[in-house]
Amino acid sequence: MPGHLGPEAQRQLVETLRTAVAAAPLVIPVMPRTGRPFTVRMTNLGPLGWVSDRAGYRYQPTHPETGKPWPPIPDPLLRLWREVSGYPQEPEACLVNFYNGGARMGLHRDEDEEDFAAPVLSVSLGDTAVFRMGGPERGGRTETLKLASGDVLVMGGASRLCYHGIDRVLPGTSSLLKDGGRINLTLRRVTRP
Ligand code: MD6
Ligand code: FE
Repeated sequence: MPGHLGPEAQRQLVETLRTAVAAAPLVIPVMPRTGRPFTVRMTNLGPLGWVSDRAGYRYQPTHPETGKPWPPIPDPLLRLWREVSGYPQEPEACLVNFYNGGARMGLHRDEDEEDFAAPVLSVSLGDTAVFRMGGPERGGRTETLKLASGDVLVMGGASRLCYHGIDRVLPGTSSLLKDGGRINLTLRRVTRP
């Protein structure tokens, strides 16, 4: 849904995220086993948060460094979920990804959740990203799509388990974030109700 969030809604979301990130600082996750660092920095909002470390990928109720519960998912995002997810229960996790200049995200599937009946809903803020979308098998045909500030993407139904990633972020394409870069929020239902 291109431009689903207008400029004022985007600015308010960024303000809310500043407060949340002060309480739950961004961390540089590492890949399971290898310990290779991600180029993206992450934090979470909500009762559960997605983390990656040497032990693996998982959802957990607390921040890995502060030990505190993740901050709540802000109301505008809960309203967005109710409006577009088509899923009767609330989201439990909002993963916050922050990309600076050279950050990217390799092709992956979001499959650490119990209930694939719920979509994953993504909100893009800041600089435009080149999003790569494939099919359900690794190594299949892919295509790219630009995700600009305010765009909302719903991956549900047949697309829920498709491979996807971020090739790169295009510097200077948005003035929303003072120092540039991109924030991506993904809202997820984790447990089966
Ligand atoms: C990103 N997004 O846009 C990375 N996952 O920075 C994702 O990995 C993603 O956009 C599941 C559903 C939608 C997404
Ligand atoms: Fe994903």
